[in-house]
Amino acid sequence: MKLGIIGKPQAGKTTVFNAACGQQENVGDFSKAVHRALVTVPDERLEVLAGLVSPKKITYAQIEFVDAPGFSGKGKDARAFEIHEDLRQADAFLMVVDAFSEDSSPESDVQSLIDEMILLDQTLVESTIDKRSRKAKLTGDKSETRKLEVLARCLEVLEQEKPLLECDLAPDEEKLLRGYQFLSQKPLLVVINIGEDEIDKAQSVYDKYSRFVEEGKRELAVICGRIEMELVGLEDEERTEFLKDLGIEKPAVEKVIEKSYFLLGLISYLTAAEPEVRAWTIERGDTAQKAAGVIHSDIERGFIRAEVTAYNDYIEYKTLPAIKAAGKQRLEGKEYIVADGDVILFRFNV
Ligand SMILES: Nc1nc2c(ncn2[C@@H]2O[C@H](COP(=O)(O)OP(=O)(O)OP(=O)(O)O)[C@@H](O)[C@H]2O)c(=O)[nH]1
Ligand SMILES: [Mg+2]
Repeated sequence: MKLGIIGKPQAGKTTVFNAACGQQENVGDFSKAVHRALVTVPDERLEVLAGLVSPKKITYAQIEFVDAPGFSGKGKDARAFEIHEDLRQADAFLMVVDAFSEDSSPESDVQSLIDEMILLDQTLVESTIDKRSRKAKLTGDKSETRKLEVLARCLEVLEQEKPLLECDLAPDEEKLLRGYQFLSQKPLLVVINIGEDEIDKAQSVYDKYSRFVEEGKRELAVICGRIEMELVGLEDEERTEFLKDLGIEKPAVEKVIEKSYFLLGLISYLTAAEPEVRAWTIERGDTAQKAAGVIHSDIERGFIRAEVTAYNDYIEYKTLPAIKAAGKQRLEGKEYIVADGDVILFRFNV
């Protein structure tokens, strides 16, 4: 999964990037540099499983964060502004909003960034419709008609100054548009970046902006980027202690990852074989066969069955013979819908 960090200039994007990724990039220098980092998704279930099967290694799921120059934050006044290609490839955006400086205005910042995304998408949709309809006329290609229809619906939504997230697209329609990487179609995690002296008011700040939240479309997190960034050098335990003293119940990185998983409807299933205990990220609702493809396309193609044990059963019965004796290992077929924390062994044939 790839998360793109966007926001107005000097909103604290790089600060939040440092906090979430444990990095030490310069902040406040207007450098427009691109930063990337891979972050391990914390999952203590893997450590517990490793205690049972003594693997050679544990492999956690990873998320890529990209902090790249993106938006002017001038909303509808933004003209011909190009955003970094890396941001277009993101699965979701993490929108950092300044709520720490004296003259900050989080509400209108969020709105102007969304407006800017809408504007950029509108320009792209218009030119695409233009090009494609001319081509369709010339070649008489009917397969273009469907795409043009969907694009026309998108344009309607954008012209009403609404993001494409609001355009109720069927999965196959979404697929038709995937290649365009429209910005306002991406799920959004709004990160309200509060000042050090506001930490004890985090909950009321959250409540104040909670209307941004819309399931599967937008989530909200309130963090203090600067404090969290200053704590990245500390050992885990020390950091947790420090955060607790400050009244922060969870480090920013965990909040951000948790909310992005929720936003994107992602879950993890686990494998616990001899050499490696590992977490694999899939979408909620994925079938066993599709989930197998995350490991290798051969396993998806040659899928025979999945041997599935719920995580809680696995740690209760501890060994495969005991799990089987208790009847806790299920044999599931292609269409089985994988649950979060399923411990799975795939049988396949290529
Ligand atoms: N007081 C306070 N200052 C912050 C906080 N987060 C960021 N800042 C300050 O805001 C300034 C900008 O921070 P950056 O992280 O560089 O912001 P940015 O969005 O990456 O900026 P550009 O990449 O130049 O657009 C720096 O001087 C930070 O120290 C915060 O939580 N509290
Ligand atoms: Mg920056």
